[in-house]
Amino acid sequence: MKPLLKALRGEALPRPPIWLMRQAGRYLPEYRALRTKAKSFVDLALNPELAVEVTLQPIRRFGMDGAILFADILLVPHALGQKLEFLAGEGPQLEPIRDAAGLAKLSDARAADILAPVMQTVKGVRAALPPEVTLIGFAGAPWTVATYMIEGRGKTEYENCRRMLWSEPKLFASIMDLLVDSTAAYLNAQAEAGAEALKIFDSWAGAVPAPLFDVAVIAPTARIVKAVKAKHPNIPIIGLPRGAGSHVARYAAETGVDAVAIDHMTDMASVILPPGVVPQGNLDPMLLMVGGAPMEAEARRILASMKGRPFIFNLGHGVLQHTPPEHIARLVEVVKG
Ligand code: 1CP
Repeated sequence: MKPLLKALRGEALPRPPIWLMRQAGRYLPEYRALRTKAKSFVDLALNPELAVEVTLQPIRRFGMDGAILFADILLVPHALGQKLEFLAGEGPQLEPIRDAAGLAKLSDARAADILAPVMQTVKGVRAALPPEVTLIGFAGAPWTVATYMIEGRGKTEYENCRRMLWSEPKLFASIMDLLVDSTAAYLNAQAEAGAEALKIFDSWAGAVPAPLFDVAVIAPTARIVKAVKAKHPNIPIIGLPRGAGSHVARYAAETGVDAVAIDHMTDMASVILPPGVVPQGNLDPMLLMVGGAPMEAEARRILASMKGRPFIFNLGHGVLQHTPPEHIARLVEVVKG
């Protein structure tokens, strides 16, 4: 069995498998060169030939144990009919949904067709990957995707989302229902196309008010995990409840995920996960910018603190845009020993 899949099944390996969140993308010169071939970011993500190539770029260069499908969490709102654009330097822009009339414009009727190219990418990557490398499919968690749908952009204080959570729970629940169903279908389609593990990114879980963490994060994630496991009982699922702090153990126990990505604000060795749930993490992505002795010392500290336990080496969040690729090469060397 592939090393990353062994670790996801709870096996402690002589050295942990390694892959990095956002390991494909703008910090790589070969990505920037390929990016100019597509009209827009959405066109790139929905072009199987180019998306296969982008997925493979970091594997070829660095030899990670996992390849993450090249796509984006915002393809789901795009497939539901919400207008989406990526503006250079500004990130995603969507036509915000703030009321029932806005939500009524969305529909999952065409979602599978619009997302079909992603399944071609999954098949293409599986056919091209070295035999020991695991293909990870992914989607955004409903809360994190909803923050973009409701605010209309990233990098916000989530004011419209939090207002809706408290003041219009029924409208919020309808958005969650649509996202739970469409995300579960999207992940099931990826598993059918050949994804060997799945990840659910709740990057902005830390913005949820504590009393609503169940409603916004745990319950919708648990529903997706259940719907995926009903069709694909053996596919491992990794959850990233980024910034969830004191909720991490309950997230691990109640969502049904097989592994939990731990952010770099958390002391990974002291997080208590239920038996069988595997931790993944948690180097500060800034250390990949810094490189050298501070990066190596921290990577070695993490390795030592997790020694003998099932564990997957990763960052606490995604690779930063201006990361020097040679620092990643060195990190992979240090972890592989
Ligand atoms: O200009 C460009 O070329 C676009 C940059 C880019 C890339 C390379 C975006 C726009 N998305 C991606 C790919 C991507 N996004 C991947 C596959 C590549 C890989 O991981 O190696 C994945 C898994 C994602 C997931 C994603 N998109 C997340 C969750 C992970 C995380 O980093 O927290 C989130 C929050 C997004 C939204 C998004 N898409 C793109 C940007 C710039 C953003 C973030 C905007 C913000 O800061 O709010």
